[in-house]
Amino acid sequence: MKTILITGATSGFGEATARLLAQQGHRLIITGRRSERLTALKNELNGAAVLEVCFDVRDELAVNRAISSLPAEWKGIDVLINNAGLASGLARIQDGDTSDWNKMIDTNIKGLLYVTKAVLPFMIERKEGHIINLGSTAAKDVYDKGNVYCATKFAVDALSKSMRIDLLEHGIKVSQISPGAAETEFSLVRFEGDAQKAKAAYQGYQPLCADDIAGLIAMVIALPRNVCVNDLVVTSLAQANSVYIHRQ
Ligand code: NDP
Ligand code: 8X3
Repeated sequence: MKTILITGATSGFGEATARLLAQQGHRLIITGRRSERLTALKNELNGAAVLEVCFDVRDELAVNRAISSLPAEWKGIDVLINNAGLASGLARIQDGDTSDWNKMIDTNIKGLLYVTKAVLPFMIERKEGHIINLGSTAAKDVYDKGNVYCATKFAVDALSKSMRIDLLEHGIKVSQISPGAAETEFSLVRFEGDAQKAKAAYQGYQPLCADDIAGLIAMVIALPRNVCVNDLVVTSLAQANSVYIHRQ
């Protein structure tokens, strides 16, 4: 039984992972900005040990306050799942909206860094821990109009590799899961709630789903202490890489 903090547990991969890990008997700290969803998930997981903590990963002060004020019995975090993230917009660089760029950079890169920095002292002190970062196939090859989103995931890729070096001497594992297209709220967020555009992203093929990624995260967590998955690149059967998707 491990204590596991999940960022972005209100939807998609984070929510599905919380459900699976709770079933497996782990203690969970579920986080996100939408407190009503956190409470609903905690209620649904009734019986499991769940602590809900609401904060925006972009707000460094809020992140530090939330982590430092965790009750003592919740500070022994064994696994941090850096999952919170988003794409905002899909446009060529010359047409891009700088507020979309800021949102993606602040969430996917800076937010991940803030949470990691806040949690690491607990892991370093215990000389044990596991950080799992959500990368993407968008960090392996860029795709048309993906520019800044891809750049943030390339940054996550670089940070995952760097953290693994930095934390070797502290006995802390760093893994990255790099999924291809998965149907969650990801595209709905990218297209600002336009359900038709979001649906079109997954038309003509069967994409990954949140439970597929939850299963892989649970598998990576369950490996023996001496085994560290560095990077798991995973796509649906219909997808070869971030560019090629076979649609019927
Ligand atoms: P969802 O939109 O379904 O979930 C995103 C989660 O991130 C939500 O719980 C949301 O919570 C949280 N989040 C977003 N911004 C913030 C913020 N500022 N502070 C705190 N939490 C935040 O998307 P997915 O589950 O698909 O995405 C999860 C991760 O996986 C992301 O990092 C994404 O880039 C990555 N990914 C997704 C793929 C896909 O095709 N779906 C493929 C590859 C990687 P709330 O809004 O309540 O704050
Ligand atoms: C998100 C998946 O489809 O934008 O990382 O490459 S996609």
